[in-house]
Amino acid sequence: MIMDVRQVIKSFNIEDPVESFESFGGGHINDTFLINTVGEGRKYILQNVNRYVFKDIDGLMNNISLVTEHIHEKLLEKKVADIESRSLELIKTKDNKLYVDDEFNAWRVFNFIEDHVVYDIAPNREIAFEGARMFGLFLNQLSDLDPSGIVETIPKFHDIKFRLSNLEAAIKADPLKRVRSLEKEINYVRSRYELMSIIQNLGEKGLLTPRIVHNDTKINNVLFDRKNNGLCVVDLDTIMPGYLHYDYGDGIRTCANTGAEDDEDLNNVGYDLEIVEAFTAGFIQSVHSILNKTERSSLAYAALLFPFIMGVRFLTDYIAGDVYYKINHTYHNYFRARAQLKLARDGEAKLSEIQRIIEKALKNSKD
Ligand code: ADP
Ligand code: GN1
Ligand code: MG
Repeated sequence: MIMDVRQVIKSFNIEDPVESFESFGGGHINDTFLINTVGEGRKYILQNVNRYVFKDIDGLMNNISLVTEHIHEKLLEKKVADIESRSLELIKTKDNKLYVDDEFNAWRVFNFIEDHVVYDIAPNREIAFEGARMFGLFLNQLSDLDPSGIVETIPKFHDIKFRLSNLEAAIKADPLKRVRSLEKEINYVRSRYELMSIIQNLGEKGLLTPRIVHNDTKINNVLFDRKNNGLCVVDLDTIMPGYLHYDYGDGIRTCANTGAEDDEDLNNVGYDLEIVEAFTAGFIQSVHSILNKTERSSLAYAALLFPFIMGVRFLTDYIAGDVYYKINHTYHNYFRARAQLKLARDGEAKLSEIQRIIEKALKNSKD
């Protein structure tokens, strides 16, 4: 039986009577609802997890439970005020489960973080710094959590060699005959195999510390308060084992781009080095004490790899017929791919400057 939202809500341990619910937020993957309870009662976030994208819902929910409880304990140890605004808490079902599901959907509920603000692009350096400090803090808080309990919710999520092989498979199948108009993009991608494999090769050689990472550090996955202090990191579905480069790379890809992720005007797209500098300073402030030597020297390559990997994923989805990402129009994935590949090229051109920015931040963060 397929449940409707009202039925779903009734399955969870929500104390006050529910007054209403409404669509909320603007992610590409899950459906998010805000649940209002009567009077001054608590609010909640209800999410329908995308089962096409996430096959192992048990593993995913267990990851989130381990991570949120670990962070909660850290905040308690530090006697942080306002813990309920600073960490996600899973609200269990009436029969003590982490989620409810039917044939097509899997639903879970979190505490709603009140009075928050989100940004799709960092409007200034202060927000870039603070967002990055939050993502770095998140990595730091998880650096002593046993990784053996954390599963890969999307296998090989940021494995560039796997993503490139998926692209080649889509090119071969070409179900909508879209490949013929994509020569420029495909040639660029094929010419960068070695450069974009640098981080993965270092990892495979054992030179990067395997960590529990967030893997989706878009600036809109940090909630800020009204004074622009970071409150909480959200969107925990992609927490998996990985390298710290992933969180730095995806963070500056989204935060420091002068254009939009799907900008149709490529002249808008590029790295704003002032924002890169602020983001890097915030991130390094939180993680410098856990970084090894190779992580320090190779971090800059993440600024190329992340727009590249997203470009490859959007291009693959465009060729495959838009089966993965939600789209607003026929060419949406194409414009996203083009803009991300432009940002990767810009990262290449600015690599030595980004390297210098990272070295400066490391120097300033010495204990
Ligand atoms: P998606 O994977 O679809 O991006 P998110 O988990 O990021 O889904 O949620 C989408 C948006 O909903 C977020 O950007 C944020 O604005 C809001 N949101 C998510 N969780 C919470 C929460 N616990 N409290 C308040 N707002 C939230
Ligand atoms: C998706 O869930 P959302 O919209 O924050 C995607 C990320 C991409 C991003 C591109 C599970 O993130 O990997 O970076 O879109 N999440 C998944 O905007 O594929
Ligand atoms: Mg999100």
